[in-house]
Amino acid sequence: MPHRNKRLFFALRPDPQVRGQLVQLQRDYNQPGANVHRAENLHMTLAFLGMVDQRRYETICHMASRLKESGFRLRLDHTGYWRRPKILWCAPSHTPQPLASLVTHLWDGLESCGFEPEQRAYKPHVTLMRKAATVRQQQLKSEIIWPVSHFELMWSHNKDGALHYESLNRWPLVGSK
Ligand code: 3AM
Repeated sequence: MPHRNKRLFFALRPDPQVRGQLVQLQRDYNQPGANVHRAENLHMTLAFLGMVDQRRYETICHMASRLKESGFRLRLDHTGYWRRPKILWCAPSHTPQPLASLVTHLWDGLESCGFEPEQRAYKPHVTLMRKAATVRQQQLKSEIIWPVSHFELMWSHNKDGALHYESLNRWPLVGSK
């Protein structure tokens, strides 16, 4: 990674099959004027870090490489809407214990690296689009089953006027299902 500060976050990224299902969902909710996430940007945020310099980046990677967390399956079964940021999202009704454990242990590690703990309760979701019109919470006709076998450290930046989420590093989860 070049030596300049970067805006980083930990995330889960869907495999091509799950990504395709999420893209289909975006099409189902097609809305003029909404800012639809590009397929390669679809993700589930685990922890948002903000701006990080090179030295801290290395410390964070070391911390992440020491985690021994289990793989799991996410069942994305409903969509919903947050009014203030106008975000349409897709989410699991149930947070698998290994996901809760991964997020908790990531934040434990981040705190030991000097980050301020996240104040808001963790709400797993995949943002489908921003600037969306109001949508009622809705069960999906068919659930999206997402096998999660690794997590990634992402760099959020603008390139040629478009938002890019670029993976800088990834780590496996143990005994992934
Ligand atoms: O995964 P989503 O799309 O919901 O909203 C930002 C995005 O979330 C969130 O981090 C993800 C990758 O950019 N984000 C941006 N700024 C943030 C902040 N200051 C933030 N989350 C918490 N605090």
